[in-house]
Amino acid sequence: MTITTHQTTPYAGQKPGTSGLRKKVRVFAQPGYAENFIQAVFDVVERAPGSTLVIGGDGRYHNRTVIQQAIRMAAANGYGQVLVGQGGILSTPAASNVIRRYKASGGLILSASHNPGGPDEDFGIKYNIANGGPAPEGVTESIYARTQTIDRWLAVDADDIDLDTCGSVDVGGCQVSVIDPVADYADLMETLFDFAAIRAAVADGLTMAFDAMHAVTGPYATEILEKRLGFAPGTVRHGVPLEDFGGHHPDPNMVHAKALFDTMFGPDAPDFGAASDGDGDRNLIVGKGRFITPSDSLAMLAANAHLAPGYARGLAGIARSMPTSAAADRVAEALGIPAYETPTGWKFFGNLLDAGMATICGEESAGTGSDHVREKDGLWAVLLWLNILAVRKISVDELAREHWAKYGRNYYARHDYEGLPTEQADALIAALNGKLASLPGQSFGPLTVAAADSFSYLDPVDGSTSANQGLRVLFEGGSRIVFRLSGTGTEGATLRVYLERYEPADGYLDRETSDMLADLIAAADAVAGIVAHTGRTAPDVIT
Ligand code: VG1
Ligand code: CO
Repeated sequence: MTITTHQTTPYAGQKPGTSGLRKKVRVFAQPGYAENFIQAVFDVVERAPGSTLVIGGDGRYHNRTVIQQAIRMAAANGYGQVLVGQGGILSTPAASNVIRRYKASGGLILSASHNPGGPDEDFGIKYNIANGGPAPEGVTESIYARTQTIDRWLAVDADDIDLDTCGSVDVGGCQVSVIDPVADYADLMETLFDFAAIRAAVADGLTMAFDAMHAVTGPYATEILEKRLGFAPGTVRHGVPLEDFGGHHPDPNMVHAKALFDTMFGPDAPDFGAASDGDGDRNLIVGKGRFITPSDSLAMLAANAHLAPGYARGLAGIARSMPTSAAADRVAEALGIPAYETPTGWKFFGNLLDAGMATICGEESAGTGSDHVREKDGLWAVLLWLNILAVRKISVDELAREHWAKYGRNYYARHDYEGLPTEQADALIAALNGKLASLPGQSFGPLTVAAADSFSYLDPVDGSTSANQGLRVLFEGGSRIVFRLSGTGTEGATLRVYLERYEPADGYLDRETSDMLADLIAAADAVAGIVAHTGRTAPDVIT
């Protein structure tokens, strides 16, 4: 088969953000745009000749086009085998599992996760390394550097393959196998959780609603929840993946999963509600009349994980991203295990997991996972919750109240200001950065600043440092505000303001979060000048 060398010139701005390269579809659809990036990956990543590459995506618009091209390019670049999910579909955690299980040298995950999809919306490409996790910063920096000098990309001359039928075909000397995207993942889940106990609870009347948001998790949730665990047909809602997610944002939060919230706070609520995002790595947990923040979910899962067979041996440590609330730290302390605080983005957990230093990890953005793969995993969190509820035979609300009565409660919210002009957002951060040193001792309403800094992470495993990972304003008494700019958007800037207040076990444990955070919300504007810099008087999204 002929390998064709296509001449090209660099595109500016092919810099991976928090989670891969994300741009509008029309940007990705420019001639050679995706090809340049994929070739840059192939040029720099570690791989032996004849290695295996995994390719999967969240089913969004433009997925199939890029997959077909990536297959031709992988063949021309010396890969011996390509594993691709049927229909081009692999959830992000399932792709991580396939990479690990089949000892691939890495994988391309085609997703923009929670961002909307369609011809005028977003697309993304992320490279994962041989451990199944997102490429660490050193690798993404080399990929970016390569995109800036790239002058050719390689592809074999071959037709598109049939992505919808499982089986193997030869493409230019490379074996391309279309695999069942669900089976290996569902089998892995059966090794971690007590399916028999969950099935018994379902037979006993446990009910749930799962909103797949017309994204990648639908087939996984249908197989696992309805077929293997026996939840009633219809438990999985919006279960068919659509290229535009039915016109919605596949972001499982109170705004975009509102229908699920309405169900869970309505008169006929099932016992348990959950949702996942575009690529299946996030989770939303909501009990009957009780929302569980992702930070609390991490803490509650860690405190009860030993009830699931896969974690009966206990946890080595718990890791959370810096903006995630400290609720999990209290559990780690009680368990006598280390707690780690990393920058935002799953790529920072990989080393801790590989080194066996952490077993469970989580982010406030609805990402939770463990050492079973190297990505956050939406259905994993749902199944661990179900396992715990089945064994404990209590409701989500009871479990939450019991947890707070023991550890205290970290009231928590994130306020997002979306679509800001980049200059405005940069100016706000620069101004705040400039005055951090003068903040300690200053008071904002009843709150007095104890410390303020720009978060920098020293990776305890490889010794690398990642600076400028968010501005922290810590108040006396344990409350704090974190400011950072999103690294996953495709238009303008998004300012994220993370608010946290700790209430001890003998304090107010069941108040409205917005009331409990009112002083912090006022302080956030006073300290950072949000209204003055942006003209915005309220956030676009509160999670
Ligand atoms: C956001 C979240 C972060 C998460 C990332 C990828 O990043 O805050 O916690 O890891 O999305 O999640 P940012 O830079 O926009 O704050 V996913 O599910 O979109 O791959
Ligand atoms: Co995601």
